Amino acid sequence: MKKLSIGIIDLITKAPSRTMWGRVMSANFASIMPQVIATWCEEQGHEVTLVTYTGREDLFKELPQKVDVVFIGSFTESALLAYALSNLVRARGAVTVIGGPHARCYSQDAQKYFDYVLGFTDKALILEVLADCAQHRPMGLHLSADRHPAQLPSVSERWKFIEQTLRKAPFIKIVPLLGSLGCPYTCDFCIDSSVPYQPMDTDAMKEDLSFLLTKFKRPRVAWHDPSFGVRFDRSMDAIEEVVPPGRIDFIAESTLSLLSEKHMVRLKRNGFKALLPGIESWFDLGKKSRTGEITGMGKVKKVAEHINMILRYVPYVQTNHIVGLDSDEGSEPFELTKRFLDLAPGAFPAYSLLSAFGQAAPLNLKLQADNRVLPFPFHLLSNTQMNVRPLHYSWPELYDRLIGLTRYSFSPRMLLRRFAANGETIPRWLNVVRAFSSEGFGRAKYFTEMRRRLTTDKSLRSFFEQETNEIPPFFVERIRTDLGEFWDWLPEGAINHDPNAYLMSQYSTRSA
Ligand code: B12
Ligand code: SF4
Repeated sequence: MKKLSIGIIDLITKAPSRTMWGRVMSANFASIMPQVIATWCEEQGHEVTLVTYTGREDLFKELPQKVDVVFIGSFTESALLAYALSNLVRARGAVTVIGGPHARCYSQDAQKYFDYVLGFTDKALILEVLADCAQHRPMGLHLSADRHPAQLPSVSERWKFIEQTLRKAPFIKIVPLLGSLGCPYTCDFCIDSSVPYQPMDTDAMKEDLSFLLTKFKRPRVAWHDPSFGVRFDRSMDAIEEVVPPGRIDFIAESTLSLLSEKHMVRLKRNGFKALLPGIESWFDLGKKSRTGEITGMGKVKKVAEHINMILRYVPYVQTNHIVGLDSDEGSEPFELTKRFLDLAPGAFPAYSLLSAFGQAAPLNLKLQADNRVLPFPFHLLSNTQMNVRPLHYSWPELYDRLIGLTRYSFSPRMLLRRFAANGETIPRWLNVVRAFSSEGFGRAKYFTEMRRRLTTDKSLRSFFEQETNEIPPFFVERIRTDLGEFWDWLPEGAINHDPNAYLMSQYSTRSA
């Protein structure tokens, strides 16, 4: 096979950016798959350039001028940048491939701008793409493996790519690992609700951890598993076999149901420093938080007690909450979250507005059938923009309550209580920095601006009320400013998409 020049771009951020937070932390949010694909391609003898885009790099310069294939890993919020880049490198003669969360969620839309759109991706699929390596236009090929790969190249095999990424993180350097893929739980709003749980090989895990101990004095590892610790003893046994107590600091996203006190003792002993459990809702998903049928204030008290127990064992806890679920109504869910913060002041609350990312989750089919999904441009679609018409709130009411909750969460009183409740220096200051960043005050400011516009900006209000699909000029301007020079490469029509494409694809599959 001809030796190819291959570019791989990991879009960690959605536009050029020079924030201090980004400078210090962005590279730590790199994805695993672009490094994996880079390794697979190099193994085949191809020439590979991996660019981890943190917003500071000059993408026009970093990719070789003559490149045969460009793979882009993208979230939905960075999809417009991905589309612009695809357009740019296609103009230079390259074939383009998109993978990652956006490709899984909005494959139909991505096919308009890429030659290949990949779902689940394993080595065989990458080799298939490289063997074909042809233009597929105007509609790209949508290809997917049957499932996630059973194994990935080891950390030592991908070290070259990990190292070049971590060089961009000046102080804190975090290596991403995977102990499992998929999830055994079935939360119907989640991308993993229908992906079978698949633990990775523990020998490979041990090899990776041992290797990292040779590279750093005290490595920091973030588990990218959707829900870490489902096979708890198996994972802990593997860590204990190769990592002397406290030699590696771990961060993991997990569910409350897995974080019993017995498990916390072991997690502490093994160096777990930050946990991100999902609480999601006070009225739903009791199984996940181990609160069963208990809802409302009963659940708040039980979860707060549980979080306080966890905080006795790990210094940093972020609790994940979803705002705008159909089970929520009136002021109660918001007031309950405030009571929760009063009872568990040490936790950092992260709020995600209910977002239906295309075909990510089974719930999205129902939302699309009910005509409740709005065509917000992808650039605005992270978890801070709800693209689902709320069932029990008007938009102004939802924003009013959200602003109240955000202000409460980052009020001087709450910041002081959180500071006092955290025992260690790094967690204390991390919480302060996060409160002052786009996550705390930044969000309160954004939500306040949106609320003001809901009253004063007719085009924006009509869009929210689904009276028109025309993107409000306020949003268009924001995207143009954010994308900067990439705006000129954005293909025509790319800021619009069909919010019901998933539903439509079901009809066409059935009638085919
Ligand atoms: C770990 C994780 C993170 C980590 C690491 C992110 C990263 N860069 O990978 C952190 C905490 C940093 C993070 C942050 C965010 N996240 Co996140 N995250 C996850 C989580 C839990 C697991 C993702 C994962 O690594 N899975 C393991 C990999 C191997 O599987 P996979 O992603 O499905 O990838 C497969 C294919 O897509 C493909 N593939 C993946 N990448 C690539 C790249 C190429 C080039 C190719 C060809 C193929 C390919 O191969 C894989 C194997 O089959 C998912 C939820 C979930 N359960 O999937 C959310 C998820 C991906 N995150 C989500 C979001 C919204 C965010 C944020 C925007 C949230 C926010 N507001 O801040 C930020 C964005 C950060 C960024 N731009 O990097 C959404 C994405 C939805 C979407 N369509 O965009 C998800 C799906 C959760 C959700 N809300 O439903 N996240
Ligand atoms: S929300 Fe968490 S627990 Fe529920 S299916 Fe998704 S990954 Fe699993």
